[in-house]
Amino acid sequence: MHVDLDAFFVSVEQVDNPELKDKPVVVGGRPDRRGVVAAASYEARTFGLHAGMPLATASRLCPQALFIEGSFPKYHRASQRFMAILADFSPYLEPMGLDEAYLDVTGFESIHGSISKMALTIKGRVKDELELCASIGIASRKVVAKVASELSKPDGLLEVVAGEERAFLAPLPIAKLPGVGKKTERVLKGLGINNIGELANTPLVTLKTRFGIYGEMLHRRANGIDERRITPPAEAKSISRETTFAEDTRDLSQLEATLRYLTERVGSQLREKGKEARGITLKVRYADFTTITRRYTLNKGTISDRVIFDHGLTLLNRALSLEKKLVRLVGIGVSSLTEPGKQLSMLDSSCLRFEHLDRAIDHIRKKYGFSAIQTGRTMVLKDIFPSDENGYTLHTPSLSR
Ligand code: TTP
Ligand code: MG
Repeated sequence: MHVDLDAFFVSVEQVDNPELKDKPVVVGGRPDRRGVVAAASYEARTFGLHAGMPLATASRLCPQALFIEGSFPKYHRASQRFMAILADFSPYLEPMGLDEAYLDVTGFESIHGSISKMALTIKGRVKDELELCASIGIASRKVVAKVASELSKPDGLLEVVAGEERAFLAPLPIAKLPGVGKKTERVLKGLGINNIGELANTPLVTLKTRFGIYGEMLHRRANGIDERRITPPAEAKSISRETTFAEDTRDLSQLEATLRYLTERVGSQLREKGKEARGITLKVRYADFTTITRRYTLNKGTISDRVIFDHGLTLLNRALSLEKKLVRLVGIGVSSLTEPGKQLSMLDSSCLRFEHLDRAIDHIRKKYGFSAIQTGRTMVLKDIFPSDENGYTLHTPSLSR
């Protein structure tokens, strides 16, 4: 199965605010801000709006659309609940993003009668528990299942029975084949190839000459051949958060406060995972889009916001002293994640106090929302970002997480 939620960010907003239902809604930011559409409701799509479109263009095409900043933590939570539902149906779950996953249900379907009955049960649970709509494609191969779920939207369910894969794909326009982007589409059309069937029937050598090994992949996929298995993800190797500012800045208090806030987000996830980190990475993108990352390696692992932030800030100050350009984006990450080491000598007792403090704050935030408790260093953000109980709403929610 390939399961994908319909208009995900928008639908989550509509659950919170039913007045947004059945209306053209865009998540991504205000139309006068820079940025692009992250998600558009199906009503908005009838005006030509789509993900990736500049907000200004979207508001020109559909002035009556309702524009929402969005809140990544909210989508993250909805995503976790969505994945938890899917995991009840099979352990062979491969999330492909927040709102999308492959599920290998081979052998589990008999419990439900058939795979399509199982899919209906999944759709029902997503509807009942999350008030969201999941579209599901069922097929023997990943690529076919993905095309089927996409084609079935919105609120769809489409099963392609084994043996019918090629015939199912053949009449569809080539742009529907995963991996065919705008550029490939143009080149294929230049060769007179307009639908997937024509692509499937194109001699392999032609595609190999034009696209190299990618041509071979295209040919296989167009023929419904896909050897990829469904593989549950390995443990994450790093955790990071970043955000773009509404306006490029050199304001140190804003940069510091943002770095501190992003650090707290990173730190809480690190502690939730029960890992320690030895690598701390700062990312800065300047106004001209040049991007740097600077890494510091600790002697021993940490779970402390204070340690991550202090090193991040040192890296930031050093970067800013070497480069005078305005800053567009700042981010912080931890890597080299390890299992917690042995605690601890007397010397470490002050570290221990900070770790207890972090855990106490995590606990409060888990119960009452991220904004329930705020550190002094992030207070200046109150004048810069709007906030709700989930934390600050940064300007680029899809990047900010
Ligand atoms: P998608 O599943 O691609 O889109 P969607 O769920 O909004 O709509 P559909 O019904 O067609 O599945 O992406 C899931 C979410 O990821 C989407 O709601 C917002 C986010 N996203 C971005 O932030 N930027 C992007 O460019 C895209 C494509 C998605
Ligand atoms: Mg989706």
